[in-house]
Amino acid sequence: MQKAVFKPLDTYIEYPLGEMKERAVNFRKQMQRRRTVRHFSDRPVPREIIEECLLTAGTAPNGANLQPWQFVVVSDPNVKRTIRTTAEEEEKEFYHRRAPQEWLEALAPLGTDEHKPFLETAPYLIAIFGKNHSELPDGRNVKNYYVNESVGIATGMLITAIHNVGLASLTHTPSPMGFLNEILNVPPDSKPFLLLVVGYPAENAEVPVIEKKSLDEIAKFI
Ligand code: IYR
Repeated sequence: MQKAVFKPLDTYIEYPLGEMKERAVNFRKQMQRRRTVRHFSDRPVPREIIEECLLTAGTAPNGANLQPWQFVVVSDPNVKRTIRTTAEEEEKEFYHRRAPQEWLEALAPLGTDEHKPFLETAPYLIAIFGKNHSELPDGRNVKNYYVNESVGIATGMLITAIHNVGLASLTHTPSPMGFLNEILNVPPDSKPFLLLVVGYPAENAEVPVIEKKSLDEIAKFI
């Protein structure tokens, strides 16, 4: 059994209360400008930027620090085309057969349909997988814990990092997503979590007019 080793918390920075308030407001305003975008430009994005954002995602808190995520970054046009074709087949089934009326009604304000041209236009598709097991450095195969929670937190941090550098993203969840394992050659122990579409927004990009809930609606202090 590996023993815990401790060191001083030397990365922590405390801000004076005034600065704390200013930072809270500024960051909230910056994040309120984030919109999920469905119209992407094909303008290239340097790979280095994506690498930095992935490293940010990799700092996420997670179960037993087993870091149960795997990101597959797709820029190859042939692979993007295959993903688009397959995702559109699944989505056609979803929109025309599988989706219950209630779900279609919930989606109506977003104006989505089975057509996913952005899967080919955007420079990057990041397929995010949750790994049920980890291979340790000593070769042992161990179970991962809180995989969905961990991967969800890392994905949120990735979306935040991408917004922070001035790029747009779209959380795309074709259902079912199992085809991503086959196309991307990822073993079945890893479950697809979502497909993040990343790039510059198209010049004429539009977003649906929707509202976020107020603080009172999402939180209570007791
Ligand atoms: N996966 C479909 C439907 C969809 C579902 C939810 I929940 C959304 O927030 C948006 C879309 C699609 O991508 O079109």
